[in-house]
Amino acid sequence: NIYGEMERSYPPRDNSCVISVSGRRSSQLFYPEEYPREDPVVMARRLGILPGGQWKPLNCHPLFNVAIILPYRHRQSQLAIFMNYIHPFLQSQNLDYRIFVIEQSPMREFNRAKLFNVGYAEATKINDFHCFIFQDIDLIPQNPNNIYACTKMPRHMSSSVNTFRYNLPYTGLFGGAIALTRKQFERVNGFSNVFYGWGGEDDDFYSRLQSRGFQITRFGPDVAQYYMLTHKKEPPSTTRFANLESGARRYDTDGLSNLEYRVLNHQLRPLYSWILADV
Ligand code: BGN
Repeated sequence: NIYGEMERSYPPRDNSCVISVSGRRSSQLFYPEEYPREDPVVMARRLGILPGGQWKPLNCHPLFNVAIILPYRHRQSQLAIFMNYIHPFLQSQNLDYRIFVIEQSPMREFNRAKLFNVGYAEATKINDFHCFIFQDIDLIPQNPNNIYACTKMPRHMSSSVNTFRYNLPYTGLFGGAIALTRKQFERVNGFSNVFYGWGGEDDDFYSRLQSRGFQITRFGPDVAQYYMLTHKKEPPSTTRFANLESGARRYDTDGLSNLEYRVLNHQLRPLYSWILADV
């Protein structure tokens, strides 16, 4: 039972929300292409989403308080599909949540890991979030039982992706979509900041977790199913091997502890908080 592994954000009380995805069976999958599209402003109004992409259930006390951090650049149509899909998905899980899109300014190569650190830092200024989901916007969770909240141990959420034929390519894969409590994230000093370009930053993060003695959790492959939106593949970075190799020497000095960036712009958009950062 996956629910026994969940780490609640709030103590139990009268009228706590139940973890249930009402009326939907776990075998029922959702394909983004089949999902009706709606104008963001209309959707926000219809679903009661507050400016900046914030929502919580009003008829029960939520169990989980979650910040969803999405690094972003140049993927406008994917962003629209993701937002259109994810809000009803998250609402069906009765979460208290807010979505952050952290866009990297054009100056340098994409740094997914550092954008996660920036998202954590900016989210923490707004609210005392208990749980963080760090994920790519091209990944669409297909099973509503894949709860967007934290577990007792750091969780790899996207272990079953269509582009890998719903198989886990290697045991140490910790990319795609992950869930960590604030405490777990802070314990490993967040992500490394040095991984510019594609690849390796998630492997480094997995090593960080291992070095601190964390076991990681995964839900079953049926629950952890994701559909990846198609896009052109990034060429892998040439520095990723060297950065990985020297990673262990930097766990304490490279991460949240030395995070430096500039916020160039920020807006409360109807379906998410948008932050443009120079990293
Ligand atoms: C790995 C990448 C990960 C990526 C997965 C899945 C590296 C480091 C050198 C071995 N790791 O190969 O970052 O998430 O593939 O695409 O490139």
